[in-house]
Amino acid sequence: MSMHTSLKQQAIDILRMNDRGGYTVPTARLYPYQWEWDSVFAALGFATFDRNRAWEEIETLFSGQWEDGMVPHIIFHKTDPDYFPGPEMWKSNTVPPSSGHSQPPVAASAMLTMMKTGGPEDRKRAEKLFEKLVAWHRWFHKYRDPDETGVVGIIHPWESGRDNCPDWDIGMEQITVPDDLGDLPRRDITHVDPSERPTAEQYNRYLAIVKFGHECKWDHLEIARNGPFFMVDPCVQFALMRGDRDLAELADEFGLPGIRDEAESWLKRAKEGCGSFWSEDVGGFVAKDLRSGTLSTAFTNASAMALYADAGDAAQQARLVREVTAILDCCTYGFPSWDPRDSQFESRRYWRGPIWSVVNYMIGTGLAEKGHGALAERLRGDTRRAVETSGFYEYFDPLTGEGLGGKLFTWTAAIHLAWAM
Ligand code: 9WN
Repeated sequence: MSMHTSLKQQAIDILRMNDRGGYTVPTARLYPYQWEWDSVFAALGFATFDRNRAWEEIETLFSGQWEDGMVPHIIFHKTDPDYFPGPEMWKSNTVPPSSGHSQPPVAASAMLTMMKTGGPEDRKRAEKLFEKLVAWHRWFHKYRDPDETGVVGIIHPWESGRDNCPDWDIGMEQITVPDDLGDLPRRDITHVDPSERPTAEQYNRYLAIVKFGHECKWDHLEIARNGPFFMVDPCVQFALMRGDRDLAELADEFGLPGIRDEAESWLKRAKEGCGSFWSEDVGGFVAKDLRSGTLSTAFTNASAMALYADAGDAAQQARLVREVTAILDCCTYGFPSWDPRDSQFESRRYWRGPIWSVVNYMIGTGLAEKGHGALAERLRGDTRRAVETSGFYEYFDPLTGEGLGGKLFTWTAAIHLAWAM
């Protein structure tokens, strides 16, 4: 793209270019389908210049909702050989075909933001989707927290959206790779540098979980109880808590007190549940293996989302803000997906170090709301500078700002427009 075009115009052009008609792909070739949280953030970007197209993105996403309420993490609108694992591996038996688990539930928050910044037409579109949104939140509480502990689990690292974070090594180690899995025809490493992607061993385990899922016909209670992987993800937990809070506000707006009360009771239980994945050693909320009870060992960008959900008491929040500050002080660009002071930090490998615009947006929003304006501004500035330094990449090296992974990336462009500009 020409250097003479402003970054704002480049971001708009990227959203238009990745538009496949009613939905956007995260980037051409590497991710040729509709992804759940990518689409929701894309909508926030579209909302800055095309409200109709913004709502269309979320409407198309909900067109792939399962009967039980789940919104799948990938919707395969048109089969494309550029991505593995495609619909033939998931065997979802749905129309359109989709993957078999979800991703961070960020739609309620985006819909509330779009309604607050919009007019009567935005309100109408939000109201029309509201029933589907409620069904999705109910699904999360019922199938991802079957024992009503206030804490939801994820059944696959991909459900967190933070695929190969060291957090998941704990649960992944316990997975037995089936003998009949064969050689996986990976496509991602034909599009980007393998050193910036998950390893072969990780992919075998990812696919072992998919196999378990389709063999039990995506029976989500069975998967939560007996599946190969079940862990707490601070990102999904905090996105859901924030989403429940925003869902309650939407319900109030639409004159539905019963649903508002339901969402508030989920939130109350969740606030109590958060104590179970607080780590005093780390000074933050961390991932937790629900099978063994083991807590993860380092502060991540998901830990830094606690304020976005208003999780924790005053002492915990003060402590975690100290960690956020200390970590930002060791980076040129925040917020890293793994603590750079820890030996497992890898500045270029995907969710084991690099920074991601969408997570920065949620962390920054939480920091600003809780009175940490200077930290929030620092993060917003870093998100913008990373793009100024390298362009609209999928993710960035926190030490150098080098752009990594896919190029001309939808959510990086969307967050630039909606927040970082
Ligand atoms: C698996 C699309 C998605 C993001 C995830 C990111 C990556 C997929 C992959 O790309 O995951 O879902 O194949 O690596 O980790 O957060 O939604 O951009």
